[in-house]
Amino acid sequence: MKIGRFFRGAAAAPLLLGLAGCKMVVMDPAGDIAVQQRDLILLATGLMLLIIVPVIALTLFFAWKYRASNLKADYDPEWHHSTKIEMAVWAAPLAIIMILGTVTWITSHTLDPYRPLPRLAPNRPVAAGVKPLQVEVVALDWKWLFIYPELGVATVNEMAAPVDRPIAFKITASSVMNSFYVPALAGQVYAMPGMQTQLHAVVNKAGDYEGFSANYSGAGFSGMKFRFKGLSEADFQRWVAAAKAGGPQLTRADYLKLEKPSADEPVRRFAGADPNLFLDVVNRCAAPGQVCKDRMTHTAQADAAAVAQARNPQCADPRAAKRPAL
Ligand SMILES: [Cu+2]
Repeated sequence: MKIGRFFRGAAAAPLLLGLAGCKMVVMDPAGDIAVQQRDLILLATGLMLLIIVPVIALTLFFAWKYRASNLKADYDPEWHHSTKIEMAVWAAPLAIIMILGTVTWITSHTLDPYRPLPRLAPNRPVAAGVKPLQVEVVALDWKWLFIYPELGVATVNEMAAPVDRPIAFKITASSVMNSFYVPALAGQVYAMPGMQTQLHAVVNKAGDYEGFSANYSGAGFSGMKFRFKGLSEADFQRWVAAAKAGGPQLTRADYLKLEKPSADEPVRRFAGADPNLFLDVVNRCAAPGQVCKDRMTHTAQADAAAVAQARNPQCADPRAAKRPAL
């Protein structure tokens, strides 16, 4: 019986060895936000182990010390209280919860994905006047679209950013919920249709990192991956130039084709995108004839106005002049 168990354990060992090949990217991040998140994981795990390790050790120790065959151990069935033990079992968790609570409160604010970055790394504040790189992210079925509105670049399943420049992501989805996740850069942020989420992050080390959806979204999900390239400023300029040379502008018609479900898409590059595209995807009106969500309000009166506006898109809306006719 014992030998059988030993062999079962031995059979499981190669499975653990297989894990040794995994790159623990969350523990070895390349950006300041992900580094702080890693430190938070380590701190929380360490604080937890302060309880877990002594409890497991003492459980084994007591089972061994007070075993039936040990006649030298005290036998005291009337024992019921020890102020010392009470102090220890209440004070230790209380101290841990106070430390964890304080750290959680502080990092909930400092690591808020919606908060513009105050620093690039410890002791390296963002210089005054540095504007974050704007990137609009659309999770499609089943690929990622990245639009750089200031640079006139759009890409599919690949994005790049210069090292040590804050990045401001605006994130949405075309049909179902996904989650934008570059583990080397920062924690995941949901990509939801009809909504816009945000992420502020920075990459500190040049490299080629993995990005994917961290929220299952259907048949093509496993191929919904992209490369995130951290590049030097010069390499980034070259990447931008190459992307611009890579193809024509992403028009509304191109987007509607791209939006259709497809799996394992190759990298594609465009010389920019329709400037209203992201806003219209968020407002669920990228396709002709759809009424933009932000033009509707919750009152019946405004609904009526929205219908009127859909019939005549040029009327009343101050943005109508900027918007291409639906
Ligand atoms: Cu949840």
